[in-house]
Amino acid sequence: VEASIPEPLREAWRKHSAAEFTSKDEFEREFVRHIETTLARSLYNCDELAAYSGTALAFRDRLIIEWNRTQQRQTFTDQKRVYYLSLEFLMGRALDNAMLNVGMKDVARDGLADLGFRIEDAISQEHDAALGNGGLGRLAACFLDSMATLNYPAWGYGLRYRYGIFKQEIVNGYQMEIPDYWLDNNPWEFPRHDITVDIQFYGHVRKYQDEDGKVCHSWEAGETVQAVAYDVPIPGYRTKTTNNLRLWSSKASSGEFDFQKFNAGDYESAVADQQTAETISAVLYPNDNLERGKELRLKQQYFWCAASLYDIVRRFKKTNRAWSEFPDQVAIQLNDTHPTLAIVELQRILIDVEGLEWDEAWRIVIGTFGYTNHTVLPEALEKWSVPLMQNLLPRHLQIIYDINLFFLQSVEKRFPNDRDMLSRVSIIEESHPKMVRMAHIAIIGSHKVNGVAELHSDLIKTTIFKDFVEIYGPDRFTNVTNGITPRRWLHQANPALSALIAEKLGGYEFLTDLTLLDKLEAFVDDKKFRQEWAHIKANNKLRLARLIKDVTGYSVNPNSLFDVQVKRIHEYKRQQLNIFGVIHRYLSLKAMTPEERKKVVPRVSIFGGKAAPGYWMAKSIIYLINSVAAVVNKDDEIGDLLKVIFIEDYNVSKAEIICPASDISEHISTAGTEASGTSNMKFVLNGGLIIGTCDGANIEITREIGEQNIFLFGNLAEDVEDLRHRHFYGGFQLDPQLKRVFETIKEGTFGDPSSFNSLISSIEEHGDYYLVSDDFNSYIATHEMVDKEFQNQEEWLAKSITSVARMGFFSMDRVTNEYADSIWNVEPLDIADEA
Ligand code: GPU
Repeated sequence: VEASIPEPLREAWRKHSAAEFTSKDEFEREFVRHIETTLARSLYNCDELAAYSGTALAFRDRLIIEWNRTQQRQTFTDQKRVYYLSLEFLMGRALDNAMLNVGMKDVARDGLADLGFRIEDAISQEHDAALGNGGLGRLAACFLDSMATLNYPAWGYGLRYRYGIFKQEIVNGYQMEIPDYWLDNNPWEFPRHDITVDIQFYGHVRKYQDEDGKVCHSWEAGETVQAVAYDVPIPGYRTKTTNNLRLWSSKASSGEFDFQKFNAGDYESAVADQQTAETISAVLYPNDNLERGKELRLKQQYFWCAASLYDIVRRFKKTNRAWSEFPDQVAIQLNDTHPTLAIVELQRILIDVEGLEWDEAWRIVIGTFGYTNHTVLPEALEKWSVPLMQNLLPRHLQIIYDINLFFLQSVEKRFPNDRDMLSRVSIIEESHPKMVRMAHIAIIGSHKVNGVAELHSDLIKTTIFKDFVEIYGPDRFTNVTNGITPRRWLHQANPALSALIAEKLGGYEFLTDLTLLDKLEAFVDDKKFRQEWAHIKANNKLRLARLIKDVTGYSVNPNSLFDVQVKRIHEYKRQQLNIFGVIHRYLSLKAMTPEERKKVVPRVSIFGGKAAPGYWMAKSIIYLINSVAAVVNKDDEIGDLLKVIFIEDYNVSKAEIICPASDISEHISTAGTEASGTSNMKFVLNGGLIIGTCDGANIEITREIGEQNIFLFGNLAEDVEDLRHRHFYGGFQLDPQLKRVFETIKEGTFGDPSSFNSLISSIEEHGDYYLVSDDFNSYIATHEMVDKEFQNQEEWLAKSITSVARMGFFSMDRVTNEYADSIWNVEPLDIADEA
C-alpha cells in the first residue's frame, strides 16, 4: 500500500504531519492554540473548564497520532487481533490517565502553572465517562488499559449511550436519579461519520433455492437503523501502542427519514421515526446483576453485536484469506452473555451471506469466541422470551433452534435416554412462554468459558453449568481471577504512595510488573519508611475528609478509623449487615460510661453506591444508612466516636479518592454470591486492610497476603444451602444482638419504622436468604478485633505494607496475559519495533 504513493507526495506529508509537543514550551503553544482557535476563547475568558479542554485537546492530538500509527502498523503486520465485546465500559476520566501514560504530566503541570492554572483544578473539570454500572464495566476498562500497555492488537466494542449511569442525588435521605448527559464537549471521541452499518430488525425469513438447488435463507427485514462509529483512543502506559474503543451510536438510516412525509408537511411523524431509531443507544440500563428482559435491551444487544461483527468481518475480508483462517485472525471475547447474539450473527453471516456449509461455519464460530461468566445469581442469567425473539430477530431464532437441535442430538448420542439432561441443557426452556437461555448458547458456541475467581469458577462447574462439564469435559472451562490496572488504581489514584514505592524500588517498573512489589517486604521494619507510609495514608484521609465535607457537609475527624463500603447497593453485597452493625456499635457506645468511652477507637463508617432505580430493597438500605447518619452524627454524647457518612454519586473519580483513604474496607457478600469483586483489590493495593467473607477473590487475596493480614468472618459457601434450608424447616432463630438492633429501629429511633419494614421482615419472616442473622455475631466480633488491632499502629502498618508487597498477582496485566495465552492465542506487537 505504502509503495503505491509517490515519494514526493509522501515527503510533503511527512514534512507537515502534526508535530508532537515534547517540551513545556510546545505544550503551552498547543494549549493556547486550542484555546484561541478550537474553543474560540482567549486569555480573558479562559476558565478552568476551558483549561481542561485545552489540555485535553493538546493530549488528544498526541494520542491520535499514535493511534494512527498503531492502526497502520497492526494492519500491515496482519496478525491476530482481540475484540472485547462489552455493553459496559466504565472508563472514568481520561485526561489524567492520558498524561501519565504518555509521561508528560509534569510538563503539563508546569505549562499550566505558567498560564495561571493548577493542574488538579483542570483535571477535576472532566466529566466521568460512566458507561457502566459497576465491576463488570470497570473490568472492561481495566482490560483496555492493560491490553494497550502490553501491546496487544485489541479493540473494544460497545455502545455510545447518550445517557450513562444516572447521577445519584440524596434528597431527604432518599436516592434520586438525575440523567447523566455526558456527551457535550467530550474531546475524547472521534465521530466516524463514514463508518456506518445498516442494522435490520423484525421482518420475515424467505426460503429459496440457489442455482445448485441448495436451500437458502434470506432475512427480509422490516426496519433498518444505522450504526455510526465513534472511536475513543486508548493509550497504553509508556508505549507507542494506542488501541481503539469503538462505540456505536444509532440513528435513522438515510432512507428512513421520510422526505415524503416531510414534504407533505408531516414533520412530526418524520421526526418521530428519527427519534425511535435514536432510542437504541439512548440509555444504559442501570441494573447490576439483574436482567429484566425488555425488548429495547435486546435491540441494543443485537444492534451492537451486528455492527461490531460487520466491522470485524469487513476487516478480515480485506486480507483475502480463506474463511477457515478466521479464528487465526480474530478472537472475540464475550463480557458476560450480553453479546451472545454475536455467536448467532456470525453463524448467520457465514451460512446465509457467505454461503458456507453449516458445520464448517460452526467450527469457525467456536474457534473464534470465548465467554466470561460474571455471576451465579439466577436473576442475572439472561433469558429472552421466544415470541419476543421471533418477532425481532426471526432468522436468528431459526439458527438458534438449529444450533440447539445439533447440540441435543450430540448429547443424546453420548447420554442416551437421559431426557432430564436434555431438558436441562437445552437452549430452550420449556416454560410459558418458552425462553432462550443465553448462557447455553454462549457455552455451546465458545471454545473457552471462564469464571472470574477460583471459587466462582468452581461454583459454575459444579452448579449452574455442571451438565456442560460432563458433556464437554473440564477443558472447556477455566478460571482467570480478575485483576485491576495499577496505573489508575495506584499511580494515578495514589501518586504519593506510588512515588514512595518507586523511591524504594529504584524506579516505576512495578507499574508494568506488579510482582516487583514483593521487594517492599524488605523495608517493613524500616522506621522511616513506615512513618512515610503512615504519613501518606494520613494525607489521603485528609483528602477524603475534604470530599466528605464538600458533599455531605459533615466534618469527620481524620484520625478516626475510616471504615469504607463502596459498591453497588445490593442485598447480596450486604450493606444492610454493615449498617445493622453500625447501629449495634451506636447502642454499645450509648450504654458505656464516659470512662469506657475514652478507650474507644473513633470510627467513621463511610458508604457509597447506587441502587438500581427499580430496586426497592436497595433503596431502603440507602434510606436506613442516611436515617442512622442523621441521628448518630448529631448525638453530642457520641461526638467523634462514631460518624456515619453516605457519599452520594459514587463513581470512578470518587473511587480514586476513596480507595487510598481507607483503613479498613468491607467486602462482606454472602459466601458464594460475589463472583470476584475487584474493589477489594483496589483497597489492599492502596494499603488498606479489609474485612471480608470467604467469597470471590477475597479467598485468593487471603492466600497471597496471609491470613494474619485480613479480617475474615462468616459462614462458608459450602454451608449456605444447608443454612437456607434450615431457616425454613428447622425454625428460624434471630441472632440476639441483631434482635436488639431491630427493636431499636422499630421503636422509631431512626424515624418512621414503617420505612424499614421490608428490610427487617426479609430477615425475620422471609427466610433471611442472605444469611445476615447467621453471620451477624461473627461480624460484630471481628469488628471488635479490628478496633483492638488498630490501636497497635505499628502492627497495623506492618500488615498494610506486607499486604501491598504481596498484591502483585492482582495486576490486570497478569489477567490479560492469561487470557491471551489460554483463550485468545494472540501475541503482542510492539509498535516501537518499527522504524
Ligand atoms: N458484575 Br453479571 C457486575 O458488576 N455486573 C453484572 O451485571 C454482573 C457481574 C460483577 C460481579 O458482581 C463482580 O463480582 C465481579 O468482580 C465483576 O463483575 C467483574 O468480573
